Amino acid sequence: MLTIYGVYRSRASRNIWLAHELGLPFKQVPVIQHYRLPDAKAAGAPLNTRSPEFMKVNPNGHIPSIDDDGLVLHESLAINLYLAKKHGGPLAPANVAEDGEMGMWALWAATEVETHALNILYHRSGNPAVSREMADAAVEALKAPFAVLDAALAKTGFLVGGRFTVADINVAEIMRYAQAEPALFEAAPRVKAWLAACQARPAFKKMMDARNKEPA
Ligand SMILES: N[C@@H](CCC(=O)N[C@@H](CS)C(=O)NCC(=O)O)C(=O)O
Repeated sequence: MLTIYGVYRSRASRNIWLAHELGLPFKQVPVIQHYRLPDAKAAGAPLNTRSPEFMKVNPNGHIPSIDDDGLVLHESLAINLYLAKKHGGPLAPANVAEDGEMGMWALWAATEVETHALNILYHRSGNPAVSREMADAAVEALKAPFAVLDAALAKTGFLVGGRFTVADINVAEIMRYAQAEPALFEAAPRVKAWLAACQARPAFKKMMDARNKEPA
């Protein structure tokens, strides 16, 4: 049995989307970010990223983690690559070359895009830790990666193997944070169309519907 630790309003969304794509049954344990609680350490506080029970699962104190029949893994993008490979089918790499490309795209999104995209999202949603200057710098920094992604999508409209794969899920969930800055997408029409197609998938919608029902 697969257990996914993490609320929907977290990077666990990536793993839940993939689980829906694969038709995998799973148990979700709604561990919440400690900073979203007034006192994460208070007696009776909901299970959170600093709860001793969860720190035993993930000593990093971050969500998501999974427990897949006793195999405990952290890091949302690595979890998705593992689950896709384990269950096979069109979402998984068909050969070692595709495996390399899927790893490349996951690391690309995490290192070239994610921090900047989150800075845009945090600023637009009023988080005082990210100033307007930081958000403007993030928009500037994302122009080049958006152009790279737009060019990569030119051939088939997908990232790897000319079909929708786990690489698209991993990158799409990171690009989603940048949707708070529509101008980036207007300048990269293939990225805009690809993200719309990814987000039109029933498995994404199922995840998003449940996410939207969670308290903000
Ligand atoms: N690189 C990690 C990042 C995990 C991460 O930072 N998760 C956030 C939520 S999306 C978190 O747990 N924050 C709460 C905390 O740090 O206590 C991954 O992709 O899984």
